[in-house]
Amino acid sequence: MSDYTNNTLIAIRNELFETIEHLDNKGDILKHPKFKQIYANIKDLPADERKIYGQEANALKLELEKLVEDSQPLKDKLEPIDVTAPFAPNTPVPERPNILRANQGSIHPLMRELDKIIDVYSRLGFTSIESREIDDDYHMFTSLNFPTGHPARDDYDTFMTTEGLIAPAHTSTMQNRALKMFRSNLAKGEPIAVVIPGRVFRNEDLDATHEHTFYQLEGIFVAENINVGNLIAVLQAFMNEYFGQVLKTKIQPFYFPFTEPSFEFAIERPDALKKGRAEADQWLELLGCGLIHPEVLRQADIDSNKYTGFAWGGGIERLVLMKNNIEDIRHFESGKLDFLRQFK
Ligand code: FA5
Repeated sequence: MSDYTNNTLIAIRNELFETIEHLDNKGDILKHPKFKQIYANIKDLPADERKIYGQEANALKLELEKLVEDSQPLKDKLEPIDVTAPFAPNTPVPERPNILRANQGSIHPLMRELDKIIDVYSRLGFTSIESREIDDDYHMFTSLNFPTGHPARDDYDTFMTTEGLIAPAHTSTMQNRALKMFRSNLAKGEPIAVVIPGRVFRNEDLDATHEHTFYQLEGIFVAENINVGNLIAVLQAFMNEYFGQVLKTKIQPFYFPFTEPSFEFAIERPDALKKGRAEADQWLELLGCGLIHPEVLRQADIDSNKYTGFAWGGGIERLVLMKNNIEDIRHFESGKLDFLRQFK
């Protein structure tokens, strides 16, 4: 390179270095008047100097670019983040892989039916709370008017831990808790209306309608001037709605220490489940019920002179058996996939 060329480049280079800190980005280097001058000079150079001049000019450009880059604050060097939606908001969301609908499982038919049962009662005005799977002597017996040593205790033969805790034999163990939980409704002129599903355990001889572990649904209604007619009306309304048809029902006297009077409520088996059964066996007991005994209300500090109520407790499995023409309760816990898949 001739001295002229070399000196020109060095002069421009020095000048550029002094002004470089005022440049905001690399692109400005090419727009700088001095740099434009460097490129403009090329055409005036002798042919043999152009190549080396061009290389020097490019090396200078890279050097200057690096300087500009290094003088930028860190935030300017970071890649910008795209905060816009990664897809057009109105395009359909792509379908997820089909793992959840694979043939691997489903909601158990009992739980599926329980949802429907709770839904019907909720439309009839009942709140629902959960039962529990371990309880004590007070809630299993004393709060329900079973005096100590009373023979009626033997009807509920269940399991007890060495600490005296009891696997509940019926969901009635929740009556005292539910009455206390909602008794403030009464002072406001509102009824206590609650249903309580739960799992119960009995020392039982198994057959087509008896399991050792099964589900019950307890129902409680308390207000002023309640009578047996109100009880039957609620049960009948539930049955018609749940079965989607008017079924033949039968109510007959029974004995429970915690209701007075007490009844058993049965429905006529559907035709498919009647076959080969004697006349007396055409009915299936679905639940026990009655007007709540005054002692049960007193145990929950509710004025039994002012308020009356009814309660019932029924087997969930038996309802589902009748609705779906299932001939044996033991299918539910059998784990037989052929049986369970029918309810998908
Ligand atoms: C009771 O358990 C009372 N607690 C019901 C009750 C509640 C009466 C509130 C009054 C007021 P029972 O033992 O009859 O009653 O059982 C009630 C229902 O549970 C039966 O009608 C039946 O549907 C179901 N059930 C009883 N034993 C079994 C069993 N081993 N397997 C399946 N379902 C059963």
